[in-house]
Amino acid sequence: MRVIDSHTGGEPTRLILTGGPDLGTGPLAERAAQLATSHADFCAAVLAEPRGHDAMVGALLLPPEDPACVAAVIYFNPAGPLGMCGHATIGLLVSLYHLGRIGLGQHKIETPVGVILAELTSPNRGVVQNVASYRHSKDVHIDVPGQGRVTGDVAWGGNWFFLTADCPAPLLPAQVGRLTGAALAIRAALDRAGVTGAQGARIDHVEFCGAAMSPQADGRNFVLCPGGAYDRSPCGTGSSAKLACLAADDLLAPDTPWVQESVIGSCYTMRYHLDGAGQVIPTIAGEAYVTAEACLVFAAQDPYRSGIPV
Ligand code: PYC
Repeated sequence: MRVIDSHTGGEPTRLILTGGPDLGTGPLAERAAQLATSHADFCAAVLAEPRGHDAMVGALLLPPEDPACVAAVIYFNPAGPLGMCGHATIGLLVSLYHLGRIGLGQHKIETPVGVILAELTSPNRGVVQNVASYRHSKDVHIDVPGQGRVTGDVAWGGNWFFLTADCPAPLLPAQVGRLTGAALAIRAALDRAGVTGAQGARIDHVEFCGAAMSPQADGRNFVLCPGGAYDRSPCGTGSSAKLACLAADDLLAPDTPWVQESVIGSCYTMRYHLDGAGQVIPTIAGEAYVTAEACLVFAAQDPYRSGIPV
C-alpha cells in the first residue's frame, strides 16, 4: 500500500495512493458507509499502532466521478470515516502537488459531504472552502460527572461539534491529558442525555474554546476527535463550527479574518461569506508539509497486521 504522510499545523494525514479496499462506484457517502461497515479493519490497520497512531487521519484517494474534480477522497480515522476534514484537505493538496499531480491554483475535490473548492496558494499553503456550517442549538446545558453543569452550543462544520467555553484547564499542551479526559466525559454525557446534531446525528467532536495566547490570534481551542485523540491543528471543521456560532451571535462579520489557534499554538486563518441562501460558508487557510513517502507492508503472519486493538 503506497502512502504519503503530511502534517497540517501538526495534525498528521496519511494519504492512501494505492492498495486501498475496492469500494465500487456510486455516491461517495455510500462508499464511505461501506468503508465503515465492511472494512473497519482497514482503518485501524493503516492508522493505528504499530504503523500509525491514534491522532492520524487517513485520506483514501479515489478517482473522481465528476471530471471537473482533481480527486475524490474519503477521510477516516482509526475509529472509522469522517464526513469532512479541513486539515487533511490541506494535506491532500500539498501531497498531490509534491507528487506533481496538481499545480498551484484552484481545484475541486469530491468528498462524502459534497464537492469542495480548494486552492493551493503556494507549495505548502492551502485554502479550503468548507461546506455550509451552522449552529444547531445554543446554550445546551449538560451535567457532567466531575465537572458539574457544562454549557455549550451544538454546531455543524462538516462534522458535529459540542463547543464550550467551560474549559476544565488552560488550553496548553501540558494539560492535554486533563482536557482529553474532560472532553471524553462531556461526549459520554451528551450521549446519555440524548443530545444530538440534526436528524439524531451523534456529536463525536468536543471543542473547548478559550482566549488566544499569541497576539496575532483571535481564539484558541482544544478539539477531541472521534477516536479519542486530540487535534494538533485548530481543526478545520471545528473552526468552521466556531465561525458559524460567531456569525449566529453577530460577533463576526462576513469576510473578516479570524485566526484560530490550536492547543499546540498552530494557526488557521478563517473567514466566511454568506451564500445566496444566507448560509455560512467558511474558508480555512493553513500550512502543510510532507513528512514521508512510504510503502506499508502487511505480512500474513504478523499478529498485529490489523493494528493493535484498543
Ligand atoms: O481538520 O476538520 C479537521 C479535522 C477533523 C478531525 C481532525 N481534523
